[in-house]
Amino acid sequence: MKTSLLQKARAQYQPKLPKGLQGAVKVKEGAATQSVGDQDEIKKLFPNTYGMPIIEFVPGEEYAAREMNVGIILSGGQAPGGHNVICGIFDAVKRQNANNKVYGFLMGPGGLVDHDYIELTSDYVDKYRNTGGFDMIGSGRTKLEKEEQFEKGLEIIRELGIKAVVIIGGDDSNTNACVLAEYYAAKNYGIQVIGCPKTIDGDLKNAQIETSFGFDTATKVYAELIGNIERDANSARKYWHFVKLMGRSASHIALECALQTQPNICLVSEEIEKEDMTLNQIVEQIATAVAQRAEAGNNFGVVLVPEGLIEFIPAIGRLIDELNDLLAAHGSDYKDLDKDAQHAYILAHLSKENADTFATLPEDVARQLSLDRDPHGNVQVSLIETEKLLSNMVGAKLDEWKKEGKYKGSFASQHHFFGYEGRCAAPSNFDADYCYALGVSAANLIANGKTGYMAIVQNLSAPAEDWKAGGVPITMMMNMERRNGEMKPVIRKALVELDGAPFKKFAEKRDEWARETCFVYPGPIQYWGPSEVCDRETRTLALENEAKK
Ligand code: FBP
Repeated sequence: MKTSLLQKARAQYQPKLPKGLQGAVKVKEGAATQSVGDQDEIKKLFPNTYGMPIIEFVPGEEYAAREMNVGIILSGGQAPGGHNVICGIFDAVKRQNANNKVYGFLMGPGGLVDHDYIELTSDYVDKYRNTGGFDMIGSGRTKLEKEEQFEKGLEIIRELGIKAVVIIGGDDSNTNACVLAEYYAAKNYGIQVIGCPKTIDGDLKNAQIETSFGFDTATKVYAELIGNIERDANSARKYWHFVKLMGRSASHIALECALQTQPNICLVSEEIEKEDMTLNQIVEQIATAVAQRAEAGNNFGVVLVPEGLIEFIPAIGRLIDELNDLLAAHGSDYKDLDKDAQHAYILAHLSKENADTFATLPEDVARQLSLDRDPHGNVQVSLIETEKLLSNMVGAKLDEWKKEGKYKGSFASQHHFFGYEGRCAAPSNFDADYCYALGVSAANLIANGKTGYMAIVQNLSAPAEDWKAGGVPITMMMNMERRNGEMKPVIRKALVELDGAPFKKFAEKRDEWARETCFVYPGPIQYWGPSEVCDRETRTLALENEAKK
């Protein structure tokens, strides 16, 4: 691997650790916990891992070195900082006992099932310190859910003398981590399973998890790019830029980028759902802002579109729910059909209301909704070109208004999709520190015999040494939800709260941003320099923590 100069310099960065993790630690236990919903069902499904207390690590006495070989899995989409979680685990596990071994299962959960792994050595790990990406061991989306998989995994776990497996993933992967922890506990196998909160989408958060790792860096990268586009828009004054931003369901990324860059429009899927808006109403709303700016001679602007939008438009959401059940229930009678026959099959099997909605969708959107789901049953929304769909519809609406004499401007659009550009960026200082601390916390949970916990680090708006590290039982975050046509225990996804501080701040400002040109150009992530520039958390986290005071 050839190393850039920045990477070489960055390799020297020593992540800042919270005081509670700097030396020997001891466990401070809180009260017993309950799941966020459906307590009776979750308790029944997780009898061995339900109700455990929240844990905080505080400075403690040195104890005898512990023997603990550890296996690590990276699961799902890449998120900046994943390598530092591994470095944190590696350093802490080796500090426990230099003979301890750390294994990386390759290409995601599939590596455990297929017995595909490498032993991580310090020479190897050192090359990845403070770097982005998941290429140290690769990632994948295999869903760990079947007993055969758990038993197959156990074979290699036993062979390598592994005491604990750490699964670094989003809500679905941590749900699976919890199921695996419960299974191994129920069987008395003596294998611990620990989760770690990863996803750029920012939707794995709750009262215990202030943010998932990667959100900070990814949104800073997207905000830099949006700022550059805004500056281009303001220089050329001839284009409306439609920017779709990743975030499979929740609009946290779009909202955070809006708070950082002050674009003219930012759609928030959760609001669209609550207001029961149709696609046509969304188009009219954007077209109205375009027309208003045109009156002031401003035939340019920037619109942010969250990736998950389409699923949140209520009529389309209802259609997707029925399609999910339909596709889950039907096998080769559907899969083996050609494209047109699949379209006809869907129309014939849907309820009248949903068939009508399906029939009105542009062909490529309808097609995308009819394709196979990802292994977790999700529509692959990153493949739907909502930014083009919206700008085409806005263009058509403006043409209509022009004919009616209601609009006199000119409208030309450009399209962008920012997602993959940010997921492997070199972690910001925040993510580098946060991830390293998560890794050290995970190692301490293992050393203290815990299973079914997710590593956490809190108080993230304070300087890193005042952060608080510990663990939260994963069952505490669970409730029952319908997936692939069945009710399943899952970690509740955190959507944008319309009464939360970040959305309120945006709502207070957006009319002005739509009318005027209030762009902010954040520039690139800085790794060296004043702390208020280099270590600053996201606006979302700052506003949420401020509101808690
Ligand atoms: P995770 O939820 O696994 O962290 O992935 C998030 C994400 O980046 C979404 O924003 C996006 O919709 C999806 O992954 C894309 O998936 P893929 O990498 O498989 O194309």
